Amino acid sequence: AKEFGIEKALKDLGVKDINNGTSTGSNSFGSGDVIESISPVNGELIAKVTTTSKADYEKVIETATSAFQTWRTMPAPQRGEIVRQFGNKLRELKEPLGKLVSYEMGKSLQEGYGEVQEMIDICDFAVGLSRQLNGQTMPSERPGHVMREQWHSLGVVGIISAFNFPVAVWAWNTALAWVCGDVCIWKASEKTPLCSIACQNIIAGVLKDNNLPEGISNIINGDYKVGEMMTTDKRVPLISATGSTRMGRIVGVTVAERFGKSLLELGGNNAIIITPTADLKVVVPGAVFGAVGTAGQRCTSTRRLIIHESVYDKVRDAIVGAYGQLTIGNPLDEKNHIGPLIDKDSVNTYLAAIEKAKAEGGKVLVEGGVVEGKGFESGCYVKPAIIEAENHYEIVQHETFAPVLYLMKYSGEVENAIDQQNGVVQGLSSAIMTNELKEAEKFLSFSGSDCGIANVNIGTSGAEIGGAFGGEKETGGGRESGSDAWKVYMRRQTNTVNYSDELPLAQGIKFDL
Ligand code: UN1
Repeated sequence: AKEFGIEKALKDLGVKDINNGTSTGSNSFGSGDVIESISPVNGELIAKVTTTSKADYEKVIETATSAFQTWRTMPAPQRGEIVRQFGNKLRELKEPLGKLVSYEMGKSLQEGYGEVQEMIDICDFAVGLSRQLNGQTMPSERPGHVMREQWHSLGVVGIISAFNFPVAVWAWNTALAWVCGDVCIWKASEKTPLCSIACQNIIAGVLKDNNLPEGISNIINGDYKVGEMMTTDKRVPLISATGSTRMGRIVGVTVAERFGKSLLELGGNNAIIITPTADLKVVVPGAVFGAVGTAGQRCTSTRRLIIHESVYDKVRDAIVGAYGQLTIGNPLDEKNHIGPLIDKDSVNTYLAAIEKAKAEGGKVLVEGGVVEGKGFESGCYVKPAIIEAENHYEIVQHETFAPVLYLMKYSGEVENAIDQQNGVVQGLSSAIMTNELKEAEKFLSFSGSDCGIANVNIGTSGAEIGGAFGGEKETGGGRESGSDAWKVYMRRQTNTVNYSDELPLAQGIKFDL
């Protein structure tokens, strides 16, 4: 860690205690089992973090519930001011936090910084939003009556996030939830606990400087059993969960059973349709970044290219050629394009996917495999693979969280490509590369892409925070981040007020006494 400047980064981030995975603000503790944070960059053990026991969790939820009573009475723009200060701290700490993300998770340094930038951006968005949590008024059908709706804070929001965006996804949720008047408990991925400790440390400082109570921001750590404490807990009215479809199916059912709300942002199986008029200057970087960026570990990563048969050979050769330029290695070294996968389990899943694709009839165009030798001792570095495949293959239908890209053909009209693109169980992100207006509009129409995100002439990954983020079908249906995603963090109340001296009933009903 020293050679990569991680010790210094942790110092700059002011993290004194890297071993406590539970915190209610500045108060850190944790008496559960220990989880190890291991960097996939070099296999080094960075920290041993105590997880959250049931007793610890009780302390957290009580502190959070009590903080909510104070926090919700603060005017929303004042809550926005706290988020503004948090965003400013992130500006100051972008470098060390981005570096920690890169080291603990393994994404490139540029992407680590990019993640912190997403946090800063969502803070700005939330600050503006803190003056715009507007309800509507609507005309009443009755004389002397008014109708309106108000948005009230919800309570304790539980956030479950994945290893691949160890800080930004938390920020999308928490920055909005805070301005909405909620307090948050964050269960980070057990693969990246240190990132959660660092973030909690930053917000704890801001809350302390403003004399705000413990419990507005909380972290808990550990495996799914720790998450279960929240998902089964009636005191947590909303669970926002980002991660695998497998996890989301369990969380969604558990939360629904107690009539809680859930916001699910789950797996994708994202495709780019490449039409005959597609511009290769845009296609190649869009597809390659989409497929190998973050080593294929984004929920928005490009998994499939659906290429018109008339340009198939040209596009295939250009993409295969670009893969030849890619460098794999330490993600903290900015000349490398591709860092490691998160761990060896993930490497095994990747290897098994390639074998399965071959067994189903796939033709390997760019050979995958584990990279060995000096600098690759962690065993987590893999070569990005390209496989010619068909959409119906079982493995193609499945989201493999690794850099495996499937190429397939379509013939005839764009509708045939759209059918293939929609022909999977997931519905997160999608894109079309075309210079034909009609094709683009068809793709975006009601009978076009069935995904939550549909792009024209850009790839499937790298969404801005300003739009609502999420998708349909097995992606879970939730929306995080921009647009009006904030509404899920609040409860809606419809008010009807009578300022007349009569009591007319709605629907013209007569009830004479
Ligand atoms: C995720 O992988 O869970 O659009 C989120 C993107 C990023 C977010 C990905 N802004 O690729």
